[in-house]
Amino acid sequence: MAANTEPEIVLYDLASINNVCFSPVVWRIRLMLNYKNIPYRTVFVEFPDIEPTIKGLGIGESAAGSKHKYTVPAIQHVPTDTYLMESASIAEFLESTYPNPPVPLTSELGREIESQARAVVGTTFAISIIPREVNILSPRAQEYFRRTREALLGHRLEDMLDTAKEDQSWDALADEISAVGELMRTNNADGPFVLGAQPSYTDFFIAGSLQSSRMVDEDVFQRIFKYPGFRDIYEACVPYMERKD
Ligand SMILES: N[C@@H](CCC(=O)N[C@@H](CS)C(=O)NCC(=O)O)C(=O)O
Repeated sequence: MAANTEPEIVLYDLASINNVCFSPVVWRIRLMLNYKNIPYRTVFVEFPDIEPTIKGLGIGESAAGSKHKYTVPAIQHVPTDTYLMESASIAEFLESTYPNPPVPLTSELGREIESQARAVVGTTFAISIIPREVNILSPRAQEYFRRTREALLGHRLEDMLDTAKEDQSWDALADEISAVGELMRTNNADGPFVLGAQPSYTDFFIAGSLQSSRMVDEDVFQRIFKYPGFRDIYEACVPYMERKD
């Protein structure tokens, strides 16, 4: 599709001082948009503006028990004036509205990889990212992020920055990360993606998380990128991550 095609999707994304996508969850959706070549435009929203902006679109709040009532990604599908929040619902909508090329949303192997990746690297990844993420936010967003995250964590963001401890945590996970990476290579005789030659949503989950870390801090990205499996998927998704805004 030509670059000047009228956008069919408006993507509400998380703002940073760099004006590029850095949210792992938004990256999953952006990867789908880029891979499917769907014409879209981006509206970057600062952290403190997410709730009023998404509420203002007439979107209902998240299910009870969710961490935040209103979140990005959210989208407007312009042709039908449909508004949606929650990455899983958005992915389903995009897959049914734009089925070609297909992006399988789930698979047994994909579910296993997502759950193992979350269990193995989730916490350590968050500890490395959260205290650095604040550095790429505007002063208003920094204030919001610090206030809400420090209330949740019960301590200052800076308390998480202990490089020696961080190195130790990552080193201790090396074997487990390698094993998840190997699982990602199950179908590597057919291609670099989880299911082989074509990407699935699990690939976008993995590549989006790595890309998000890269937008925050190159060293944190390298801590995972070095593992085969993670690296294969990230590299195979690079063409769909060229557009970042
Ligand atoms: N369950 C949501 C999670 C999305 C999410 O947590 N987004 C973050 C940005 S990465 C957000 O909007 N946070 C709102 C806030 O911190 O107030 C989804 O999958 O869409």
